[in-house]
Amino acid sequence: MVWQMDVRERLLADLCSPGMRVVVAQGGQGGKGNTRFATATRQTPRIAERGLPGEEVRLRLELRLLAEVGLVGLPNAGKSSLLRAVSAAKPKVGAYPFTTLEPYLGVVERGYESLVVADIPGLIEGAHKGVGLGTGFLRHVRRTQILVHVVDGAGPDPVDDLQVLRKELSAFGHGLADKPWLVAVNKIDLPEAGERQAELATALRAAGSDSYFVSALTGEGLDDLMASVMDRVRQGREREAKEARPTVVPMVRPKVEQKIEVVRVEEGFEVRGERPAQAVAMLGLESEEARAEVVRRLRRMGVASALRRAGAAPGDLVRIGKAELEWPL
Ligand SMILES: Nc1nc2c(ncn2[C@@H]2O[C@H](COP(=O)(O)OP(=O)(O)OP(=O)(O)O)[C@@H](O)[C@H]2O)c(=O)[nH]1
Ligand SMILES: [Mg+2]
Repeated sequence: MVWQMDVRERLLADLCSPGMRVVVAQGGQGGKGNTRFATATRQTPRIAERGLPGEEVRLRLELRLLAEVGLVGLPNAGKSSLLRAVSAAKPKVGAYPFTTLEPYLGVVERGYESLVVADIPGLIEGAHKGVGLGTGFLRHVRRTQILVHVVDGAGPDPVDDLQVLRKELSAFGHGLADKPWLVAVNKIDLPEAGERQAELATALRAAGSDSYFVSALTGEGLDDLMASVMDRVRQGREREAKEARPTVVPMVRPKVEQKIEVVRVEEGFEVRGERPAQAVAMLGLESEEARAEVVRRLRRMGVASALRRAGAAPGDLVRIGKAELEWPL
């Protein structure tokens, strides 16, 4: 994501597929070489234009992980264990909450297909208000096609865990709560979970969720879960291919300000406006020839007559950009 840091931050581009490009600042207009100033009577012109400086912008570049599947859940539910079980990734696993402090990506291979899964730090109730590690990491799953909600099947109340999770996702906004999702009830190898599988299945169905009972430890149920995830990712990819976006984001070049203003200042006059300043910057005033060309252009722009109208008197100083000239031009 490319943000321009202006008075208010403005999104310039979302570079989300390989090869996408964006022009964030234009180089300065190039100068004309001396041969361009040649005329029948001036065969070896000694003047040439300098190029104008390029635009400057301040940007904020934000990296979003490009995962298609996001594992979200309360701390200790087994998200990292699940990622280890289905991919070659080796995120840290610990028997305590908040083991994962940074998002972790893993590639899951299924036959000829593969997909990228992101494991992110656990969420707890109030995360959207900054409780625990907060919801900041959720930005890494904003691009995913599908969210897998991992709940601890052996925990005190897996259905309530799911509800907490759904609430935090809604509070975070950005459409996360509207993404397709399914539930992975983990740790089904433990008796506390195994014994109430039927009961949990009914309760979760009532809560509107599509649930899979799995064990990251023994691998039970993981194949079914990943097959379903892969199906949905495939559908998402097909949808995206249809809505393919252009790969180059054009930037509209700001127009050169045409207005020219002559203002009286203490020592004389100041000429304001982009075009006169550009003429001086590109040609310089070092040589007589360059100076004559600048003056010719200023006259053409109407600067000389504007100064005359403003009451310029011989000897008055005329400031244009960084340069100072003397009236009459
Ligand atoms: N018995 C059993 N234990 C599991 C299973 N999956 C994870 N665990 C254990 O649960 C604990 C937490 O696992 P993690 O994978 O670190 O959990 P997490 O959801 O990534 O936790 P955070 O990163 O803290 O949010 C560890 O002690 C794991 O060994 C499972 O399927 N069965
Ligand atoms: Mg973890």
